[in-house]
Amino acid sequence: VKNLHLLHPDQIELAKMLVDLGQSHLFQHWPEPGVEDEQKKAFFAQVAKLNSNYPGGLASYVKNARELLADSKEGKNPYDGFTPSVPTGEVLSFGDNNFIKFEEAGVKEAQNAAFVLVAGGLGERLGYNGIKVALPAETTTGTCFLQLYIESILALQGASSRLSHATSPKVIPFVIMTSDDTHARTLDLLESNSYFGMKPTQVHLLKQEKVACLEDNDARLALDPYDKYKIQTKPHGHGDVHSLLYSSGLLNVWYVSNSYIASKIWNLEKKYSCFCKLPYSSVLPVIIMLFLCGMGTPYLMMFVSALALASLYRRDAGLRWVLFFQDTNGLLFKAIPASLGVSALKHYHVNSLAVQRKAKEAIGGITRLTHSDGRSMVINVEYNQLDPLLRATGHPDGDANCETGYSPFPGNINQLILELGPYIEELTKTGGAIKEFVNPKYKDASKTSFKSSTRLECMMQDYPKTLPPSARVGFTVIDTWLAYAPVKNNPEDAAKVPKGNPYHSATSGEMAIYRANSRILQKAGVQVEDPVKQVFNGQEVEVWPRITWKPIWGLTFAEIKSKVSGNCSISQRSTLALKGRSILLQNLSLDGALIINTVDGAKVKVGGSIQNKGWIVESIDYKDTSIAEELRTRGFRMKKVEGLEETYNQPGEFSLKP
Ligand code: UGB
Repeated sequence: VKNLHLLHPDQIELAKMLVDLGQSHLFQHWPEPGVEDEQKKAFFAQVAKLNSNYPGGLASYVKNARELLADSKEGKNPYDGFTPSVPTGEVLSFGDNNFIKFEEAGVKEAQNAAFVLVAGGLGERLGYNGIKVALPAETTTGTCFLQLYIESILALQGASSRLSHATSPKVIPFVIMTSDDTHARTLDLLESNSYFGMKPTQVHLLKQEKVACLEDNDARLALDPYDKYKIQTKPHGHGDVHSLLYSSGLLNVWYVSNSYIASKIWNLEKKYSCFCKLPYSSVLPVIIMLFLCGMGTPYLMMFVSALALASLYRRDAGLRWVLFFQDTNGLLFKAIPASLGVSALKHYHVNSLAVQRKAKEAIGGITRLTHSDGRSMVINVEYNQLDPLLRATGHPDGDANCETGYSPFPGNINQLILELGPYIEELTKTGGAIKEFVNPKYKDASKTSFKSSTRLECMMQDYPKTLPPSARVGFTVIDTWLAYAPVKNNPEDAAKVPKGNPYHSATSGEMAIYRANSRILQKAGVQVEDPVKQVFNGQEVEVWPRITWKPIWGLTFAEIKSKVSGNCSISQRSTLALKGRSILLQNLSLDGALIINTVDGAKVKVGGSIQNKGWIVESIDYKDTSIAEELRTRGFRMKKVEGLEETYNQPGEFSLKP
């Protein structure tokens, strides 16, 4: 009270609110006015920020926290009354006709999509000092995750507009959610690399704020142990992305003002999808043909023409999809065209990407939950909750592998595709608030005090929890080798992963890229020699030829296949990096290192036998601090003994033959 005169009227209101919320311990220790007054004002500036950043303010935060902490103390299961079962979804197999069909549909739709990367996490498990998106996805070319993502989006943008013959290609917006831990370094990475070729106006950074920590079951806010004028804060989780997107106003900009008409047309197209599969240019001949066949009643003609015109109109309308993805999965974009195609052709409002999952693997399981009151939803159940839920509902073995050697519950890789219209509709109701949870670490079984402060958290994949039963929530299972190789674990923890379970380390993440590229080329008809097994940083991995390509070289299987012909072969000790759009492999026999750089407009045919000493994957000690951290975390580096590198920086047709 003695210090009140230091505060603005709105800060006095905040002080009163804190007292009403039982939070007076936050300033009980304050000294007389005149001592540390600036710190006192700064304290209220922080309170104001915490209050405005949470939907409903600190009052709601404390209320929600008290409820969730009481439930946690009681041991209440959030899934009480729900019975889990294995849901059904689209299961894709790389390279078959179905997969190719979905990929084609996905590329067409990509120009109607926006991409959102959640990159606010520090990656404590990885223990890397920098931001994770700056880590090289692979060290053959040194391309970092952020560059890979941006180049993939740009390649999709180009392919999609070429397919639709658009005169003015649409620009795919790219949003990055950052936090205080990652914002400055993400911006710096973008600026110092000219946004990796993307227009700066195409990229939007949204910074998430941390939330107040809680020191006890009564949701008393915790003071920072190092600063008594500061409330301790911790990350709120990737679920913040929904409220941030909503409050940014970007969603409505993407959806454009003519959204009502556009969405009506979209619904019509869905209903009469057989007509709308026709290329626009063929609509006129179809009308003439129908007329000549005697079916051309004026009504039918009017109907088909209206659909065609409507489709043309909608092509220029706003966006239709928002794709969310995480920070360190170098394989991700190999799965995006097909899964976006599934969303479009199956009309999913929510589509979660999934892979086969080993029981107890640290990724959530996609589960159908059916409540005794009849409610039902398809949702991610986090790995630490799936096992107890199964045990409590008549599955004594809990989360166990079935006869396939995998858990019957597909593994959530946290890539979500949401249809924009229904998404905006939902966020208008919820403001983007996502169901939260709390995970206190109790000192003992009495559950009365915590080992360290806790906070409320939320996850982006919990978005469907508030959706009405009519929402179309589906999932797409993609081959793990093609779609999922995150970099999350440090070398020590990865080396302790039980045999047969994925390491999810920088070592396995990079090797997975070579494996995926090798297997894709094998499927395209190239003879790629089998891998050898090697141990790096205590992890046994398959070492395939180090094959990489820029996303612009090949985004879909059909595109990659069209660039490979004749009898091509690549030996295990080879390195191949294709950095350009039009590089055609024809009767190439590679045993060594080959790097090709081209500008757009240069078409290069590569063939014949190329042999050299190549690049060697050299083992390194991760404890050797004289080596860069980016390399140490993977336990190997590329020793460039000998290789052929060719650069074509003029448009034209070229042939590379030794
Ligand atoms: N992230 C943020 O942007 N802000 C935050 O506050 C926190 C994180 P983790 P975890 O890989 O497939 C998720 O820590 O615990 C970003 C899913 O919940 O890597 O491994 C962060 O930068 C789980 O269901 O998540 O679990 C990163 O990009 C499973 O799908 C992303 O959020 C698993 O990932 C994920 O953060 C997975």
